[in-house]
Amino acid sequence: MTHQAKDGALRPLLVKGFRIYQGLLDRDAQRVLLHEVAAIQRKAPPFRPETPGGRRMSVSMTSAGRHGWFSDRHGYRYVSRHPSGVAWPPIPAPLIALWRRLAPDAPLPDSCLVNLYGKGARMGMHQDRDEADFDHPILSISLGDEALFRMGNVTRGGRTESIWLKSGDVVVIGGAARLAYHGVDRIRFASSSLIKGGGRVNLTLRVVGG
Ligand code: MD3
Ligand code: FE
Repeated sequence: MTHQAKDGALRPLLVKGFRIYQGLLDRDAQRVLLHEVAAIQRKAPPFRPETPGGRRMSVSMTSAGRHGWFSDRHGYRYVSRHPSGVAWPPIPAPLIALWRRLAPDAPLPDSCLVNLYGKGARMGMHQDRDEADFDHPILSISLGDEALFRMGNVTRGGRTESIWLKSGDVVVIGGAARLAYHGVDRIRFASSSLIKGGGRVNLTLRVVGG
């Protein structure tokens, strides 16, 4: 793993094909996004999806954009409406602007998944393969408490690498890394003062297609 200079917010750390822009978003930019997340939540309240195996995820979720991620006994998929029946709210403009900056060659995202981590929440190792086309990158933004993120390989098992994702970090996942197994082992609850009462928000922008 290589390390970046302190001044180089736009020089990404390269880990297994991921580009990690540490501290790309300053505190003001983080607060703007947190307000956008609050607005999304008012229209599309977060819920804890049930996995096909019948377990309730510890992470609460909601979405913005044409496609929102959903899961229940029938499987993982994208749906065009929140469980309440309302359409997902539009993807906030500052997120589209960030995508244009960091993924200028990709089509614009049509989905923004909002992951909300409370105390003890985690996300097991998985692949993201519910999208129509794995050629497009994924952009992830971390806000609030630090998270121990783990990445593995395109097949289950083998060597993994872990890194703490902090508030304001942005990760771009593309190329071979797009189908790598990854997860969040734990968060350091209340390690950040951005979110009152503690917690972590992760936003993932994707081109779902269809
Ligand atoms: C590596 N979210 O929503 S973001 C997810 O922090 C998800 O909430 C995590 O994994 C979170 O699916 C990790 C960084 C990330 C996002 C997508 C990836 C890493 C990825 C897709 C492929 C490989
Ligand atoms: Fe994922």
